[in-house]
Amino acid sequence: MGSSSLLRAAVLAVALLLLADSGEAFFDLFSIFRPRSDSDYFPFDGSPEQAKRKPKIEQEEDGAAPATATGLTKVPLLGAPSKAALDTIVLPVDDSAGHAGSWTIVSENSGVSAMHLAVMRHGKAIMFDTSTTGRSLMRLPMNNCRADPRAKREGTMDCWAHAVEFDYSTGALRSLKTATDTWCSSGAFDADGNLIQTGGYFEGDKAVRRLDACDTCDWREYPNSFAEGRWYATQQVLPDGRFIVFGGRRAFSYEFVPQPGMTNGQSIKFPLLRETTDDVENNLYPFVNLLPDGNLFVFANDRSVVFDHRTGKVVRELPKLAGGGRNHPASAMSAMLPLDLRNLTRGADPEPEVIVCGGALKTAFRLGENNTYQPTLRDCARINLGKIDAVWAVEAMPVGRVMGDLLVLPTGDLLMLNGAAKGSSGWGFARQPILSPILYSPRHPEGSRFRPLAASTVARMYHSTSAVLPDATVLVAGGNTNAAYNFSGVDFPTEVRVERFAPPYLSRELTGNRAVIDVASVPAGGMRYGTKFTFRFHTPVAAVEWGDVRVTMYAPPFTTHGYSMNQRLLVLPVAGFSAQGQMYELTVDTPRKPELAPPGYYLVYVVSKDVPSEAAWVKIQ
Ligand SMILES: [Cu+2]
Repeated sequence: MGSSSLLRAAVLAVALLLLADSGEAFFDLFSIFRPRSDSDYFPFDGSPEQAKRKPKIEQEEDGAAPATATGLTKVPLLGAPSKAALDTIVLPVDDSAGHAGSWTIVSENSGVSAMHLAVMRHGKAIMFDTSTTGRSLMRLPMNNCRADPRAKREGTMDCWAHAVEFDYSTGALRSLKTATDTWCSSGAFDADGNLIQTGGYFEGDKAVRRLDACDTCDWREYPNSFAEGRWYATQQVLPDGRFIVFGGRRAFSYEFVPQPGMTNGQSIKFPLLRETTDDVENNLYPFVNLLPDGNLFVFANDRSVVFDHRTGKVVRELPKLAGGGRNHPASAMSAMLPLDLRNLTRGADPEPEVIVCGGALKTAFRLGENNTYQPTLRDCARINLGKIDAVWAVEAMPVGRVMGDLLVLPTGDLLMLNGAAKGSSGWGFARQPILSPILYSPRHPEGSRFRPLAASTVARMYHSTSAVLPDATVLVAGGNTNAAYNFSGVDFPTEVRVERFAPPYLSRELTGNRAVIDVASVPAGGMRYGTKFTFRFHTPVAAVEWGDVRVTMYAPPFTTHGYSMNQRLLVLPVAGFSAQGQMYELTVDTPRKPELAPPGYYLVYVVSKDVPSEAAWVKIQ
């Protein structure tokens, strides 16, 4: 028996023990992760003596190098990769269309493994995991530790950071303090670009947290906000700036996020969630999209509906997407395709299309518990909700994928990355990490939409994340398929390296096309709905014409568990274009109404000859 199967046997044994004293059999087998021993937590009492003594003991245990002054602990040495770790999927690169993208490592150690990731308008990424995973590689300042409500001894402090602010340009870190457990939680940005973050585990499952966009800000938390626990829920911003939260483990309902300090009296039933719960769920983190008519598209497991949150009624059910499960732990990728506001008849809405790709067979999680890893789903299904008889149009991806991320790039193409070709979500339940991202071009004809790009060298499966950055590169982080930070004796050590992927559009030979927005020309008051918006840009070498230029605006999402909540891209009509040499003035029509683009900060890109500029942060209200 290898050390990894020993570990698995131990985890299973703990699971069975918990099952034995549990009333809710199958759910508890699944949610096996409770405090298992005191050593899951760092029993720090805050005294200076212990502060001096304790780190030494931990380093001896971990074989780690000494902590640095910043609170960052060095990454323990990794052993030689196991056979499973070497079994990766790298697709042949399709470079017929030119450069296939490139990878760089931004940081060898982000301190906290990025289970959740969001890019904020002050130029930093926020990464966090959970207090349940125990010690991270970064300490909180000694005078700012977190009281651990689950410790046996009252007053026990947890001094490990579970959240960081990450400077994606330099790799610099600032620890943030989360008082309640953010495990498998949800989030979205408010109209001012502040992160409103919801749910989690145990003392955090009814919490609403707020992190403002600033270099010194830290979390404010309101632990008793929801009527029901929201663990693995999805949060969606609404046109009026409020948020709706769907589901969560054993929560077959939705709620609106209450004002800070307020508590919801009760939640509102949402039967689709109960109806689509398998023995291993397969419907957590439902896919939710705000449609141009103000309704919500909600997808859970293999079913989907259009829901009017204003009346509380399901107005339409779409055909079932047969063939497997698509939500956690069957974890497919999903996004709404770009909303193209060009060439619409006056007052008309664009037709919203939603895509769901990959996922797992409904049996995958159960089999994963027995070290059997099923091939994942290869199908990529698209539905046009603008059609009365909407049906799923299914294509095959080059490789099946579970736990992938799906990002909408500034050009309107989509990027699939991270994830695995076998198994399902869950700790240790997947094999064959896919190192190749795939570019999906929704406007290309069927049969020519998938293009494998340059592969990473880093396996990122469960609890990995990615985000589009203002400079049109992609930040790729996280990955931890272990119940704690674990760097030895496991097939896939906890991943704390952070990478940046430059898609093909940033290749050197295209830089001459790349527009540079004149930031000073961008109206300081932002955009208003249904008006004109004018600013300037220049190109370094190549001249561009009206027809070469598109303007897109991207709502930065909150990403976790392979799903980017609130992600949306709009293509704006260019209403005016004039050139003075290679300096251009551009006027666009702004979105007509908040149903198209909820109030908030967007990344506005000029895409010239298919190369996106660096974005300007623009507020729409
Ligand atoms: Cu999780």
